[in-house]
Amino acid sequence: MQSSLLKIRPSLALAALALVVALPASAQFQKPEDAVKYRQSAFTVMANHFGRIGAMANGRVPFDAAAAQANADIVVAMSKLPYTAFGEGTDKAGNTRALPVVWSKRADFDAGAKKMQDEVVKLQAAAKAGNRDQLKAAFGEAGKSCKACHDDYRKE
Ligand code: ASC
Repeated sequence: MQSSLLKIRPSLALAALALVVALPASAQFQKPEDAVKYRQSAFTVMANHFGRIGAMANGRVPFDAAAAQANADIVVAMSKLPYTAFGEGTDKAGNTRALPVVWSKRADFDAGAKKMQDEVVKLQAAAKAGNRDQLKAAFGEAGKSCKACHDDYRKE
């Protein structure tokens, strides 16, 4: 179907491609609610896999180095996603719990995001090292970096 479109209407296909490629990062969501859903989804997946590491770190489930690594890889990947979705006009969209201070103190918010991203990279390194005590310590630090933003930038 794509190839037949290219054959019949190459100019249309190119125009559509140009439109997609030309969209700035802030406009990659059709509606503000879509941006809210996107960032919440990334946080949800991140929290799920972070929690699986926590269960191992805290001895609720047996330590499994390969699983810890796989989960940490997902946490690191997810940690990069939410922040392009905090664009202008997404402060009151959907069912967001983000507080206005996200936008009024954006540099601080971004610094908190960077801190969390750095901590989960350390968590990933600890998971690779395959040592539960190290994982537990890194999990604690990463958790603090999550909580810091929740305390200041999230409702409730
Ligand atoms: C989690 C999770 C968070 C953080 C935070 C740490 O497991 O879902 O949002 O840890 O609660 O305090």
